[in-house]
Amino acid sequence: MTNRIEVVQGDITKQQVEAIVNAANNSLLGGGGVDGAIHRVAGPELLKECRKLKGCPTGEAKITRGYRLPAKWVIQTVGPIWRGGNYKEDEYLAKCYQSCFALLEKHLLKTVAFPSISTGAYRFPLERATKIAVTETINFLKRNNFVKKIIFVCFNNRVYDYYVSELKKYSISI
Ligand code: AR6
Repeated sequence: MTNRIEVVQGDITKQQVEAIVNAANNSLLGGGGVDGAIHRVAGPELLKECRKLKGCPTGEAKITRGYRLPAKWVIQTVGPIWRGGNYKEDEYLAKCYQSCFALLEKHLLKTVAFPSISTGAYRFPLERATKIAVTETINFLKRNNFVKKIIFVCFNNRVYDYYVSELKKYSISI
């Protein structure tokens, strides 16, 4: 388990993995934050493919090619907008991770990088989101032996520190 989870500080668009996850919005037509960065690097072909997908409901995920990214695939998922915690935000965020894992299994992908979904523009509290990301990932890895590497890509120190301390609770040291 331990050696299948990695935490790095950096830019997800630079990750050398088979698939990177995008924290997109329901339109899948691009935006700011990590979504903007992914579209900028992938190039206009990504937007063209996304247009054909006709959006994506919150908590679900759709896969596209990575075009000019080092990653061959982009898993587009849509996290919940934080509205105080009583609108099933936790459930929807957990579902994002589950939907991404289902696509890894379906496409036999062994390496993936995740951003901290919903914790930027969508304002999901970082500590709470990190717990969900880590719990879902560990539950998945317990039942899946095929996936070799799941990387949490943290854009800054603060995000990085939350992931490291959450993983410590499972005796996983980075
Ligand atoms: N690599 C890794 N992480 C990044 C990068 C990057 N290049 N850029 C930002 N982050 P956000 P959300 C971090 O706002 O909260 C978009 O406009 C960022 O610091 O990108 O799910 C979409 O189109 C934060 O920790 O996604 C939607 O409308 C995390 O990624 C909306 O924002 C998520 O922040 C989605 O909001």
